[in-house]
Amino acid sequence: MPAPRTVLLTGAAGGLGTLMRGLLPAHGYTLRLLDVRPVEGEPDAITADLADKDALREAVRGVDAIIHLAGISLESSFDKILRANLEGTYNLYEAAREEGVPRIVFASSNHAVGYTPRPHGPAPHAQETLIPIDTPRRPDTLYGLSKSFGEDLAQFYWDKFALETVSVRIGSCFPEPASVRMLSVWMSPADGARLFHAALTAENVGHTVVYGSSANTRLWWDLTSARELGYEPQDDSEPFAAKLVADQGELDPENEAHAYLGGHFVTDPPIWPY
Ligand code: NAI
Ligand code: 15L
Repeated sequence: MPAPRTVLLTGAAGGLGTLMRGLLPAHGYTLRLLDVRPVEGEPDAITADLADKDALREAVRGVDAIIHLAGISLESSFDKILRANLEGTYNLYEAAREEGVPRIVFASSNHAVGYTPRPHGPAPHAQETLIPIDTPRRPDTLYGLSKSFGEDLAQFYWDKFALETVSVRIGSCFPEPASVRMLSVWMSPADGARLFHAALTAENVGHTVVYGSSANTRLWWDLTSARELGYEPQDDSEPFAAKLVADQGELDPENEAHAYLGGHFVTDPPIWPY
């Protein structure tokens, strides 16, 4: 596949979309932006709902690839998740198939496997104790279940229609980690852009699933499949550790919200900082 240049970024008004709008152009991309709400400072952005099939078809026409971030990004009612994350993602894949877009980078989430027990003991954790990419999916929320659906949808579109996807099980992508748990799953925005770039340019990805994080000292999962795309993370959350641990204490294995990969998403409702 020739290197993609024009990329549709859905969810461009959101937190991650805003970070990626700032960082991806330096990797050589021209971005076409889409969100259900206006994108501040971007008068050419497409304002459209993932429910609007005609608007999606027009939005994807002529792009080389799509980074799909739009949707409900936290736990919510099933009705809202059904419309935005299940039907909306299906509508986008259909539009991409109809218009011949060859690749989608799908923003999956660690919450597709959120009920996976985390590694215990002192960091760094031994390679054989890291959570593998093929660990059984164990969603911790309806939100996580919708990401599990998205990964299955991506596999189906690869097997049936040869539309490629890299599903990125993003950890926590914020300028700084906000909790002790995030020290293990944090992805710096700059590493996020590096990973999306690798996902857009690697050859023959079929449907590849990767974890999305920096090279954190306290890493809980195996980044091998991401590195095989050519991703080389540059950042580590450890410089933020002393302050976060002083404020919040180390994770307590007896606390349910500290025992699983998904952190506070296993409690109802999820409590910030996750
Ligand atoms: P966000 O909630 O800040 O942004 C989501 C954007 O999608 C919003 O601007 C919203 O208006 C738009 N959107 C929602 N429903 C839509 C619809 N029906 N049609 C069109 N646009 C719609 O979320 P954030 O943090 O930017 O995350 C982006 C994506 O990455 C989400 O899919 C989220 O699940 C995923 N993700 C993010 C992580 C993070 O650390 N930020 C971690 C794991 C996954
Ligand atoms: C997610 O999937 C959420 O979209 C994001 O807001 C973060 O909370 C992240 O997971 C996390 O696990 O910290």
